[in-house]
Amino acid sequence: SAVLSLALLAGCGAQPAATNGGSGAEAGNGEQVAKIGYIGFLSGSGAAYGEAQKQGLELALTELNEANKGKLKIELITEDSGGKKESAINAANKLINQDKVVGIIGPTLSGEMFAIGPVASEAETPILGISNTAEGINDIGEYVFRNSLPESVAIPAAMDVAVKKHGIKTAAFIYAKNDDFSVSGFKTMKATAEKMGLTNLGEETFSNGDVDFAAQLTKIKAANPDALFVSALYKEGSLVVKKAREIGLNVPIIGGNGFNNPQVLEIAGHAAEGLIVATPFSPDKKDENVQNFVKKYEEKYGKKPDQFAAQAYDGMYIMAQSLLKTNKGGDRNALRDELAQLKDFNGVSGKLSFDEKRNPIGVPVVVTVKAGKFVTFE
Ligand code: 1QQ
Repeated sequence: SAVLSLALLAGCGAQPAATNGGSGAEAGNGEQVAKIGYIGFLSGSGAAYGEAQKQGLELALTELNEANKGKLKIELITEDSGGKKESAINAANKLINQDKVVGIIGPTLSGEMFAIGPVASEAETPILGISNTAEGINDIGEYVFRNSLPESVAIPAAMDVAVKKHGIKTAAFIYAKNDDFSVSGFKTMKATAEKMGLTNLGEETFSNGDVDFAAQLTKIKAANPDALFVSALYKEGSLVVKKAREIGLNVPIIGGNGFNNPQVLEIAGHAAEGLIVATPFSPDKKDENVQNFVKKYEEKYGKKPDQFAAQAYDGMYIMAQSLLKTNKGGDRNALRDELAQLKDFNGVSGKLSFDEKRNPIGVPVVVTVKAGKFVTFE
């Protein structure tokens, strides 16, 4: 290991010192040009998350470049991580060192952010998570931001209304043990249940990529809980919900942020009925901003935006607003400092300020699936 550390040290020394500059520039006419990188889960089992994010980002980008003509032009460079930490690290290194972006949006998964947040911090490059909801994201460093509402805020909101409405007294849990987001969400669910005085009747796990959940769910059914709590990404989460109903586990199911994608309705089908989740965004919100966004998104993509699209759209607006304030397209530290000062940003996924740890302050709505659609839970 001494040899390894030496090799690592030598490797570090060989690299150019982290520059503070992205390659953003003045276009000559006073217009700032800024390159922003996006790292998304664009292929594989979570591709619908990445697709929604990419669409939200691109819609915002078109609007912003039109509105800011002559002042700011943003170039978006998109990288697919496939939801994998190693690919996310490669993408971050490319964006930082080769493309010289001024800031990064993404990556999609909390686990990926735990992997690349330190890389971005080391290079003094601001990084804005638009869907990272695990605990500890902002502890990575002061270049790390997120506009995604943490599960520690969203889950208790969903549990509170679900427990009251259904008179839940006992609970069982199932989650993906090899996914940082799912593990973090489970911990929040378990701690919240304890606080609420629910009896814990069992905890089961699986791995991302699994397709058979019969053994775990059969055990849970035998324990006869009043409710099932699922912390998972949409693919595995939906299959869990489907199997639960198949084996006759017909108790209320409360999920986490991973369920906020229409793929849940596709994969779980009728079994998704009654599923309860908290989200910072609903396309049904009677708010002019939101309805405008929904309309434009539908016109462009032929479907309603989900939470991932909304937070991506807001994320691009946040970057642009901060870049305009810095008036220096390529200065990473200037962008970082402007992001840190963000207050009362009025986005489609809600009003946004960052707390002292750069976490968003926001209020979730609780939704449920009724007749094949997510609707407000009442
Ligand atoms: C996280 C999440 C996932 C559901 C993003 C797709 O919230 O990884 O934090």
